[in-house]
Amino acid sequence: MNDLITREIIQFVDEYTRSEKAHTRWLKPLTGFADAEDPSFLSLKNAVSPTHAMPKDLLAGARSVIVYFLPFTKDIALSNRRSHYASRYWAQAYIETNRLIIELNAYLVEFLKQTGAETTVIPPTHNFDTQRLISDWSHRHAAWIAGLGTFGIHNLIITENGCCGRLGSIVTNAQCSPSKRPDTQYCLYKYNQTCSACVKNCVNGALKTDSFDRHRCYEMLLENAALYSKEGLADVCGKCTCVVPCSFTNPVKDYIDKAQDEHSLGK
Ligand code: B12
Ligand code: SF4
Ligand code: SF4
Repeated sequence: MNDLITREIIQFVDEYTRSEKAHTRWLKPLTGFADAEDPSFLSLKNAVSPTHAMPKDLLAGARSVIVYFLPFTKDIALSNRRSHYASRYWAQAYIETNRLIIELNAYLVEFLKQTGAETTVIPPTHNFDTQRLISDWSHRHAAWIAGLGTFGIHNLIITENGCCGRLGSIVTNAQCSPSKRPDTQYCLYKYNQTCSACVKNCVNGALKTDSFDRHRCYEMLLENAALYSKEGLADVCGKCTCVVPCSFTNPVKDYIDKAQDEHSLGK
């Protein structure tokens, strides 16, 4: 079942990316699977909020949570590198990826229905309390439980293919095998404190190495939303995710590989 679903997601995104439906282009998606009964979901009542939903609150008889990461192509990150404000391309990629997630989820519901499974979808974003800035379903935490990656100090999930992209998750009663969670950190600061590029990139003083002010961050997102209001709702910024060591790879793996190469060359 895992391979079948992974293949469908890759194929859907590949066809979408080659169609005329969007200007945005995406790299090959990554997919992770979690057992709906994984006790880590219960820990989110503490880590996120007491009102955080359990998979069974979203679908009675839920067996699995499927989480996918849709990485942006590098040109989107590069376009958002300079300037205090988000680039138009970044804003457009946000709007178009949210649309892609909604369409992909609808496709997966139909696909899983053909195998006899029921599935509940969750919106890509805007399902959060605008005062507390916390959602009752965190895709990032679901991604961590489903083994897709680990949290960087910028709070984003870093996958084997980086953090520069968007996440989606769905809950189903199809039986999938849970993915293994990484046993190392993917964030260089958490690994050995050799990076804090995301903190340096933060344009509104929201991100520090030891804290995150989500209200300051949202303030910046709303400035960009006003700037791009003609495009749709683009409450974006993303300077902390663009052109940093973890944008497109797991930088800890790169660091270890480089150190091993240098060691074997006797440097
Ligand atoms: C509310 C929200 C916001 C708020 C608050 C941000 C925040 N940090 O929560 C605002 C509006 C400010 C915001 C900003 C952004 N967001 Co936002 N946002 C969301 C939303 C809707 C819910 C997030 C939520 O409730 N978090 C819960 C809070 C409590 O978690 P937290 O603050 O991140 O803190 C946790 C982590 O630090 C974590 N943690 C750290 N280390 C470890 C280690 C372990 C083991 C564990 C378990 C946890 C953990 O523990 C903390 C508490 O649990 C999600 C979509 C969704 N429904 O999931 C998108 C989402 C998180 N946003 C996303 C993005 C990309 C952004 C922006 C870059 C904007 C943009 N697109 O240009 C910025 C980045 C800000 C940042 N550095 O975090 C993506 C993240 C993709 C990724 N790779 O992780 C998401 C998943 C949307 C999506 N569908 O892809 N966002
Ligand atoms: S930019 Fe560096 S410090 Fe920030 S999350 Fe990525 S690896 Fe960690
Ligand atoms: S999205 Fe912008 S304001 Fe928010 S933490 Fe990242 S760089 Fe800072």
